[in-house]
Amino acid sequence: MPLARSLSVTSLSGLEDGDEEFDLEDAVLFEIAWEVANKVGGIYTVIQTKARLTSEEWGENYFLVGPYVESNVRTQVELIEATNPILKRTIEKMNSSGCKVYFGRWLIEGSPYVILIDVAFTAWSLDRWKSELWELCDIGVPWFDREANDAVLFGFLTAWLLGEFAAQCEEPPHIVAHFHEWLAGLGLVLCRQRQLPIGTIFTTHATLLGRYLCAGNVDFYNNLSEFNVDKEAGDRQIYHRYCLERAAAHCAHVFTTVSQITAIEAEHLLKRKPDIVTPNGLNVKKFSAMHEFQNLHAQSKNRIQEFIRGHFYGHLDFNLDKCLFLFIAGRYEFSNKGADIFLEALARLNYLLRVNHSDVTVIAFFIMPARTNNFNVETLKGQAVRKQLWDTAHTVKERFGKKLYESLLVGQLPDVSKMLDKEDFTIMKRAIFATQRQCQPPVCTHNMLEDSSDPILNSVRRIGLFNSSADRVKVIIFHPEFLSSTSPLLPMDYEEFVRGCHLGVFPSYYEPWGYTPAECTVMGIPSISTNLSGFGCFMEEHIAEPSAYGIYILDRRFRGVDESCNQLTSFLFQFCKQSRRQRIIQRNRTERLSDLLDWRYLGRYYIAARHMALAKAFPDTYVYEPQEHTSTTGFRYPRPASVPPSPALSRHSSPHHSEAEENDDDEHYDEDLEAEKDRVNIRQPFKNRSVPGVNG
Ligand code: G6P
Ligand code: 1S3
Repeated sequence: MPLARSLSVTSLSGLEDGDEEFDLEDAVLFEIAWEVANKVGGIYTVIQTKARLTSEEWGENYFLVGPYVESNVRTQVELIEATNPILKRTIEKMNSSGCKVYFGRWLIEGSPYVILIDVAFTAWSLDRWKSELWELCDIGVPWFDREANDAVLFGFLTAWLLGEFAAQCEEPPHIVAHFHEWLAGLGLVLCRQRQLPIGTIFTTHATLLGRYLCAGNVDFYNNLSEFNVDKEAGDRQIYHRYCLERAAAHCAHVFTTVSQITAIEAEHLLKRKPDIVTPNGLNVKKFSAMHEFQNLHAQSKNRIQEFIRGHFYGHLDFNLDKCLFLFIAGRYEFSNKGADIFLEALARLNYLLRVNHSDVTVIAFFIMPARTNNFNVETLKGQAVRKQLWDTAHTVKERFGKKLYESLLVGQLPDVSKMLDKEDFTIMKRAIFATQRQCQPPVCTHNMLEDSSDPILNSVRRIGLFNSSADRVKVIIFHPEFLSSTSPLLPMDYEEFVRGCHLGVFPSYYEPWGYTPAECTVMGIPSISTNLSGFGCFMEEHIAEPSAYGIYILDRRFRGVDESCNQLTSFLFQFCKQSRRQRIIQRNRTERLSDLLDWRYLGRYYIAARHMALAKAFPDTYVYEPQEHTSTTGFRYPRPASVPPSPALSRHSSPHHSEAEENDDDEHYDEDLEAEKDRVNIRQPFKNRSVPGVNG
């Protein structure tokens, strides 16, 4: 009997030091997802950011498998010949049998190998494969469901690829295949049905039924155990998709999901308890200068302010320096993503700021993609006017400078009253004339195709936040999700935009993980999430007082909508009451949590899942030794030591704060940082710790 290799999870805590005690040399990892080199949503971020760490672990034996999409390949992939001889033979064999399979390197950090399959090229097999699927497990896929048809093609092709690869190996291979989400799940089902020598993992990033039920205004979490899942799926015409998803979850050697809350959901809706929770991480960028992220905030904020100057031309009756930028971003699922209660809370915040005579102005951005037909004229005009005013100021400055220079050349101090002549005034008057505006600044930057039924616009109409000068809360809706540095309006990419904002607001009702607040955190931007989101629950579990670190977690679990909305309003109002100095301190604290979200730490859950799969599929070769139950409560960030979180209380322990200090904060925040660093060795919190959350 071969010597069993120990895959003790306990050993993973030392992974960073490179002291793995197991050998993966002859094992091969395939990771299969529809979003490999194909950005659709959050799964792309998972795979793309995790690639570096996984490549480091598996080296030449790591292959990502996704669909071939020409436009993506042109910009993201370098096509090459397969270097691995077995894989090369596999691809050649498939291509000579009527498939189109490409091999290349994905041009992202870690440069992982990708195998891209052109599913459309094999569409001629669709009917045959659908009947095979029906014969095999009674799942009938209707002709009109294009996504499900793609799932069938992709599933049969990936199973073909993996089967062929296994057949080409001379020695019995040790293959792990990790499938993400229902769109890739059929490949897993087929691998098991064909009894391929493969350890399989299925990760669901959201359940199909959960997403649909929540979007339909159902009291989801209080009725999880009550749903008649077959009926609910049938009623929503997703029964075939649901069956594919459930089959994959049940066939997998290891079933995982992205958070504890989705694990409970999966147990009820898919009827299998996940073996391990694999939370989503990010690649955390460390700057050599500790406060570089604060400087980046200031730079990006300046650029957002420029946009605001244009957008509000003729109505710039508020102090931009006292303006706070809030934003929500994500898939346009109005109530699932909490855009509904965010709008309601903005209306209540507007009232509070007005009655308290606050000099703060809040600008809320909504970045959620909807169907539009381009920017609207008024928005474009705003930026053109701003540019024109800028050019005018420069022209006058040039003329002024020339006169000044000439005066100095003849040894005279200039006569200031003559420095601006009639022509200068004409130029300036003309420019000011252009800024006159009859209408309010628009609440939407685009022409919406479904303007009259759009849920955000309809809510704005109902709550009446139309950017009027009396309102302290202004609303701007940016519909194209992916901000672009080439946009004529706000030339910034998403990361730069987030850095420039003050607070991300993500009051989701359905959010298995939630990358948006996680991204805010690693950039040092505070955020609001909920105790119904994977991220919110994870942070609640790991931080003694999340709000002190700029992680506000809204209770949407045990409160009604109105109560949650009041709590959200109170978070927003408290945030508006902070001084600049308090915001700077809070950003420092937020950024310090980024290690918690780094793949360097969170990647170990994926490692554990793979080891579990290897041990289940090849029990003679691998042994998986689960730790005795280690709960996620192993480590908690303590309450910050220095300044108390409440703005009112913080005045006592902070240096006295005056208006003058508003602009002189940079010298102060180091103190706070140093004080806290001494108390908590934040940068090394996970060393020598065991893997929490394994086995539930
Ligand atoms: C960063 C910069 C400071 C700037 C501050 C503004 O910390 O380093 O120079 O004063 O951001 O903060 P605020 O929250 O007002 O945007
Ligand atoms: C899903 O994408 P979504 O925005 O539809 O997967 C993401 C990655 O795991 C997750 O962060 C998100 O909560 C899910 O909802």
